[in-house]
Amino acid sequence: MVRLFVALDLPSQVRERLRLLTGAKLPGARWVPPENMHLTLRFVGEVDHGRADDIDAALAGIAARGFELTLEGVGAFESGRRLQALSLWAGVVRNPALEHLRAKVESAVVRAGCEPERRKFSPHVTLARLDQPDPAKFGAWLHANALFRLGPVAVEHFTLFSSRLGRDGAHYTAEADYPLGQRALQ
Ligand code: 2AM
Repeated sequence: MVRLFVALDLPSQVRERLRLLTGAKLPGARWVPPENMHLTLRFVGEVDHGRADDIDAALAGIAARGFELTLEGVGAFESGRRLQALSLWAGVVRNPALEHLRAKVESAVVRAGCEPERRKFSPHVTLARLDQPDPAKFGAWLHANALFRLGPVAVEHFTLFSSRLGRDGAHYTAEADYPLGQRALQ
């Protein structure tokens, strides 16, 4: 079995800029290291190797154009089943090309035999997971980073990642990259 997700990996300069948002003294925060930062298009979960090959083949068949992405703002989701856990993230400016790619990824993954995703797509880059958040402190972090904006960033491929959960956190491996076509002229 392998645990998979489909994501946009982010160029190292972008991850370095995002790193500047991390590391604040927030009790209970586990900051995502820059090498792990990505924008999830579709979480797949545990599948066997046969299904993984089918997912890879379906993703390889996607025809979509490259596009530009701008990151903007920060926010917090209540996360997981554990009460009082939050994830902190950087947001994304509304982007029809990203939505289009995400829809194509969703139908490819479903064609490969996965259950459809029922949750609404809320594009974001997770920066931290936070247990027992102190409202004043994470409110101050949100406020301090409210004007964050980064981009536009060229998106020329998307990636199938595998994930292993180790004691020291998650390890992500890029299993395959899928190129996007030439960007439309603006
Ligand atoms: P997020 O951090 O972008 O919100 C790899 O684990 C990625 O898949 C994570 O970045 C996470 O998204 C997403 N993910 C992990 N577990 C998940 C789950 N059970 N359901 C949905 N998405 C999940």
